[in-house]
Amino acid sequence: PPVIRLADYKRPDFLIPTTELTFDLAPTATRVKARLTLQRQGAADAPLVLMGERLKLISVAIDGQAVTDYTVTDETLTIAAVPDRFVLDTEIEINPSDNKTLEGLYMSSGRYCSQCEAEGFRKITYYLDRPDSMSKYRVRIEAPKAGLPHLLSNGNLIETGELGNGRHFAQWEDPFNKPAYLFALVAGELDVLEDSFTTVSGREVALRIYVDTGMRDRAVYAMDALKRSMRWDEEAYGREYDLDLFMIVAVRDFNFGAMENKGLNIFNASLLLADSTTATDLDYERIESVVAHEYFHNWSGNRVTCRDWFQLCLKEGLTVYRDQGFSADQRGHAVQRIKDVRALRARQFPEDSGPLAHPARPSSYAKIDNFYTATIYEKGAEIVGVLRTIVGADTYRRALDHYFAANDGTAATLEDFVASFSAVTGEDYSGMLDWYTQAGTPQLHIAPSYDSVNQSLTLHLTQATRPTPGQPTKTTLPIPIRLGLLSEAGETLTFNDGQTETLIVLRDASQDMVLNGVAEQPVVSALRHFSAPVILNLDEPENHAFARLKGDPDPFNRWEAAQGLARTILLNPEPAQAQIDAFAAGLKAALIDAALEPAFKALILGLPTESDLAQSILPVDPAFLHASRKRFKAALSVQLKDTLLAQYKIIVTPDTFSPDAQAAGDRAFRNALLDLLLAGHSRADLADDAQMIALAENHFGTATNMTDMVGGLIALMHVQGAPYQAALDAFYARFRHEPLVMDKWFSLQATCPHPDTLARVEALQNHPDFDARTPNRWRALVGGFAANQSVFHNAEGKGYDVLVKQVLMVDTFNPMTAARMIEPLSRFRNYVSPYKDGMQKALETILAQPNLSKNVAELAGKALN
Ligand code: BAL
Ligand code: ZN
Repeated sequence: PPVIRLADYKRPDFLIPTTELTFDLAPTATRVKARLTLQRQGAADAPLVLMGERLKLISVAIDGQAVTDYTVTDETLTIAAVPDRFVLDTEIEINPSDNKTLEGLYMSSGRYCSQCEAEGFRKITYYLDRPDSMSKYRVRIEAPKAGLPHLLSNGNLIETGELGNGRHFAQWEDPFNKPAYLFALVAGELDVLEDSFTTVSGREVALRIYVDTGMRDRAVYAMDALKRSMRWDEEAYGREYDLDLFMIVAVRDFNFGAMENKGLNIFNASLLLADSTTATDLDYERIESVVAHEYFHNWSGNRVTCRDWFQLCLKEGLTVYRDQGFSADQRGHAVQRIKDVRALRARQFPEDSGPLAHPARPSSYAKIDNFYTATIYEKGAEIVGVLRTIVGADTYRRALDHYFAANDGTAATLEDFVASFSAVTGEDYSGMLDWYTQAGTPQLHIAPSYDSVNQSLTLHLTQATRPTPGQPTKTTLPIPIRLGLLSEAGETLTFNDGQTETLIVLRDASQDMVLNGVAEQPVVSALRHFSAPVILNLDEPENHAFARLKGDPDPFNRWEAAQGLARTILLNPEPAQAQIDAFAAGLKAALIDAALEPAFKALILGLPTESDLAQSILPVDPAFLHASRKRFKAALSVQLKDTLLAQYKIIVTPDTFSPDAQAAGDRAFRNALLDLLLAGHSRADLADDAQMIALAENHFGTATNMTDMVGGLIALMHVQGAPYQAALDAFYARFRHEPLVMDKWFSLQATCPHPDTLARVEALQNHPDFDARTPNRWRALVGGFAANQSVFHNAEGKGYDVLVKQVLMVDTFNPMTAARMIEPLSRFRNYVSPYKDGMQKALETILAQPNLSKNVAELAGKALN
């Protein structure tokens, strides 16, 4: 497919100061009239070229005069000669009910709904559909009253009224300039949960969350999260809300998680609706963070938007960083950091080391939809964190205040963002731009050497980044390293006259750092709180990791020590029993440590996953990794049984459910304990195992919330057979009419790491409740399966066959969603045969398909290159 390059950026030839849209809604023939005021800012002879796709053009007029001299292609409407200032009227027709791309205007459960980011507005009307084209919008929606009582768009509701013939209208006006990707329209039958918020300056904002009829109670948590987000953004960033009304709508069919349309956020229902019987704690956690994320976009994205899509990470990286800060304040900094880093390593690190690696600011793309990636989002957030760590919290806040003030109402670049730091400090931060333009995860190597005579520690620090596609040579980056020292007994060790922690910024390829006053052989605790998104290689004996596991005052590094020790054992085909015993003892000490939070203990019980391990070894043999992990878990289970069981029994389940962090932490720990208990006990013929199976059955059967039900089901996966099937059947019988819970039912089965899962997934594709047109359901089954390392990587290639069939089928109507499932095949070169060849063949089969979408063609092509 043709490629768009950042180097070719040119500002638009025309400005559109005002945009007036009139919608006449009908499922198969919606009419859209657009009245745009246009002003030339480019060359005097530049033609007007508007983007438009899948539109039936009815009429065009300039300053009230019909125009017939224009050219229409599949993607554009061009009028060769136009005045310098004029009013353009167009009318088009679209078919929302036939729009299964879920971009532009479409229908979900009988309701009209829109998704315009990145380039969906061009499926609604002819327009300069690019983020640097900002306009003031007035939107009129006309529709039958029956079935469409609510007619919503951005901004403030100016007028509503009757049209006769059972029809009505609503007139909306958004006082803020915005790019087309933030336009939204929703119309339909909806229940509404109402509340209000008083901003810091005393303005009343009406808050409304629109949901499916009967679901109002399930929006209560999202409303609470919204109000907490609004307050937090005032306090942490000085950002106040700017309209009189803030609306959120939940829909079932949605390509993204949610969308930050000005004043009218649209959410995937899975990230909005929750109650204790249908949502897990993880759902609550995600709802809280996504509600915050979309709300925070009102400043980082909407008030200050992106000049072009290459700058996507300007709004996404910053907004993720902001929502992570919010979640950390709500739920605990260490636990949140561990979860964020786990997600970064699970999704972004593999991307950054494979054929789809790209910088946080890419320099070219074929379909921007393909760049809503972990790199843009999660690495983008890490880069903001790197900057904040380097400048400190106070300077960071001043720089952000400057950024919002200086760029308010504009479409900005990453240079503008970095310049705000220079503006408030007078220092040069241009080196930070390299973090945005260079792909690949830096490798940080630390070689400590201790001089006991002089009581000094020399740290030899080096950095290097491996080549990535299109970037054979790499530059050095500013890497902040938060560092402290421990004794070998795990006690804090001071240095440099009583210091307990220091921040080193490594800027060059190598640097020596000397710490003085180090009284004994130190254990290095580096990269505390994961102070930079790098891979750390620290030269040290194994007992040093045990010292950190025992006593590192930085909880992140305590968790990290356990991960590292477990990884060493898991990657060893024949680990020594002494190693396993030592790990079990370290784990036990953490589990019974009353000073540690249950949420943290749950995380420390989570051994590196098979996909984590796949990044630490070459070539990857998924069967070996699975067997090794299973064996190790079973050994720990047997060895720690008494401790696990005792801890499990200590945790009382309260009578009333609370989604708060502490109650969720207790549940997470209890479920993690159960999982490990069952990992070593799965044969019903042994009395001891029968006791464990009964424990899991009871956990599932008596669960009073979804988190514990899912915990019980996961534990029963170790058992398989009748107990597992009975739980699945009971789950289905109870929840078959709850779409969000049925997504879990599909996903749980697809992620079960048992060989029977392949046949199960093959059958589930034909289940009456499977629907590939609903992205949530499709991702639950197909995405869950593709993430299931040992089952997806089937030696006969049957797992890849399932994926190829599904991707090609979904690509015919929803390319954006289909393309996201190319990634699991992309690192084929890392795998041992026969997987490697099977994955490559699968990619070739996809690429050979005629009429492939640009989305899938771009990613499959890159993966094979
Ligand atoms: N802007 C797309 C959805 C999100 O990142 O909020
Ligand atoms: Zn976002």
